[in-house]
Amino acid sequence: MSNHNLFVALRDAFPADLDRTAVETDDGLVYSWCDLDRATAMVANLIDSLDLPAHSRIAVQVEKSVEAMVLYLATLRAGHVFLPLNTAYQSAEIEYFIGNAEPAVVVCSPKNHGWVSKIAFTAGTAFVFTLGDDRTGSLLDRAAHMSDRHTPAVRGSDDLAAILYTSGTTGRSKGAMLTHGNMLSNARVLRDHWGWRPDDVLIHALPIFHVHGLFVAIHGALINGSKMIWFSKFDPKRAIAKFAEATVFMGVPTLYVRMLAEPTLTPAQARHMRLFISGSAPLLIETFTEWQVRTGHTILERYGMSETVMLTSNPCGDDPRYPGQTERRGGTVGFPLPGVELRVVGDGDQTVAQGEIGGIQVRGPNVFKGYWRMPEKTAEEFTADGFFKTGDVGRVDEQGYVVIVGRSKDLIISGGYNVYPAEIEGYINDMPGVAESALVGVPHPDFGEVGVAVIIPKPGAAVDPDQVIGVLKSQLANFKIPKRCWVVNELPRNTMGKVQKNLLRDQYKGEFA
Ligand code: MLC
Ligand code: AMP
Repeated sequence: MSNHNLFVALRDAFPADLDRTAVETDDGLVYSWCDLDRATAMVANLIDSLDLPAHSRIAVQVEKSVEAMVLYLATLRAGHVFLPLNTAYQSAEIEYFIGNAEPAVVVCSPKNHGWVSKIAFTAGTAFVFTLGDDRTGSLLDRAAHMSDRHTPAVRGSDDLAAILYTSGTTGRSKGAMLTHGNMLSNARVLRDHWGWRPDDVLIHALPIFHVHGLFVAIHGALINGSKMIWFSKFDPKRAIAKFAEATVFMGVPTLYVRMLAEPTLTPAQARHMRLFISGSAPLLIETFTEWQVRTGHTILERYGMSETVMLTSNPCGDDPRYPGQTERRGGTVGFPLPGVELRVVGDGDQTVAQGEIGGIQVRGPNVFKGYWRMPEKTAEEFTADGFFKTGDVGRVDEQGYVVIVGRSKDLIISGGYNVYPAEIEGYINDMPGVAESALVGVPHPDFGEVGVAVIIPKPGAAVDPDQVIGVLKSQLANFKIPKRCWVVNELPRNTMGKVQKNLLRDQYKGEFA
């Protein structure tokens, strides 16, 4: 029986000369392909030594480091399920994820060990390790005693490789279950579609707890045996300086906006680069055009989500399915990737005519298996013929380019992070003196979109907006905090009594202009 473990495919793509550099960090560390192989073996052997039940979840909330990537790869290698958590999440958020996923192992930053281990052990987690961003912590201490040889666990393509928490339309976060097959098929498609070459060098500047930085970027480099220049935190000046040594950059639009503000961004500085890729949030046409002028390169915009990895991409070269259509078109997310079926539907799931707007549905080997322990929710999000309802609204233009025009899900995407209004409104509504609240997304020059809160106080009560923000900061991840807050007497409503968020968005859209 062949082994469909994603790690095996990634490892097979390592270059023959394992002494070559695989990763170089912004603070001067160099890791060879041999280092990655040995380190993942040692951590996988440590995981094996714990005698975990098959398909155990390993939940990880640590700062970005090459060792954190090693832990991800080792989890695959050992055949367990990786559960990455945003480092901004605070205790109530972590408590929910750990309670819901019931991980057998939790790995956290040394500084958070006290509170995270308390949550984990209370939820029944058997092992808690620490991993610092400076190669400290109990995980590596323990792994140092392990063998650097390891035979990867045998996994089928339908076996789980990762769970990514995401909220859909309503309610608590749901764990999107991605399989080895989902991720490997997508990595292979992107390898071919984006014309990766073994001599490509990727600037890795994104966080590694979401699809973009963890899967698209890391798998992209590894499955091509390509080197990564690794930034623990994005810094526009330093990223631009590295263009001279790199060929591929991936970023959310905010990263491009911030680099455009740097005078060092010039065509000469970007001459060595081959490909700039943007995704996770809409790229404004102004950013797309300005980038062309400032660097001579056309950004390739693509579209995806946690449940599906990548779905569409602008062209990178000739695509036999779209002969002669090599234009990367701003304001579009390109064509469905090979193997991805995409349709736009109106009410009643009827496909609309080409060019008309409707809900985007997708089907393909990249589409996830379902939401963790939520069979009803999973069933609701799929059609009878197996298409996944993305919650994005768009159209396919006459040449076949997909254009995203909005979302039917109530979601704000701020600097590439998702903020679910219902969650934040819930916290605000629980505060004393608050009768009701609405969070809406408004345009923002840096983050693209940010959340602002509009609050109605209870009769006779006084609500202080600064205090609301202060309380939220103590409860929620920082990127979820509304950038501004207003206390008003009433919210606009339709005849059914439902708050008309479109009117609020309109009212406050100029706040950060
Ligand atoms: C930081 N802040 C944000 C924010 N990031 N506010 C709103 N939205 C964000 N995204 C706020 C903090 O709360 C803080 O506020 C202040 O900015 C400084 O925090 P920081 O951590 O120092 O910020 P910075 O390092 O500048 O981070 C900005 C960023 C980061 C753009 C580099 O947000 C980022 O890395 N975004 C990428 C997200 C990503 O990878 N998404 C991929 C999802 S996958 P205060 O008030 O406390 O000072 C996906 C699927 C797909 O969507 O298709 O790819
Ligand atoms: P996530 O749940 O973090 O995976 O976010 C996925 C969502 O990000 C998608 O459903 C889209 O709404 C949005 N998204 C991703 N890429 C793009 C893009 N290029 N343009 C517009 N929206 C995007």
